[in-house]
Amino acid sequence: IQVERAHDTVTERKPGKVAPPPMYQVVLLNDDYTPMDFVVIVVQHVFGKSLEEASRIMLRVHHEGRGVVGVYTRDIAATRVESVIQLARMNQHPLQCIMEPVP
Ligand code: TYC
Repeated sequence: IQVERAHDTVTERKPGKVAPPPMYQVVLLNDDYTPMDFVVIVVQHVFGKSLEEASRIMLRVHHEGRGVVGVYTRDIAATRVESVIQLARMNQHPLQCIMEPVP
């Protein structure tokens, strides 16, 4: 059956097979006020990253302005974004987190 049409390309998928779910990347945004150690703790707790990986992600965001923390299905991505924002609010930090569809 025909399942997709973009740029004049028709994709066929066998009956019984299902499309993979759309994926979303969760992106952390830099700011001038949120403490680095707070960002590292949040990334460890919310995204299950090791101290080393969380530190790498935090430093990339700090230097590049933003960074992908993980790629998830829509509901998981949305829940993690809300967790980050709630933890930031609760601790009165301006840390911002967004989700974007993966192209
Ligand atoms: N730029 C912050 C500082 O210098 C640290 C920081 C890193 C803040 C990552 C937010 O998503 C962020 N304290």
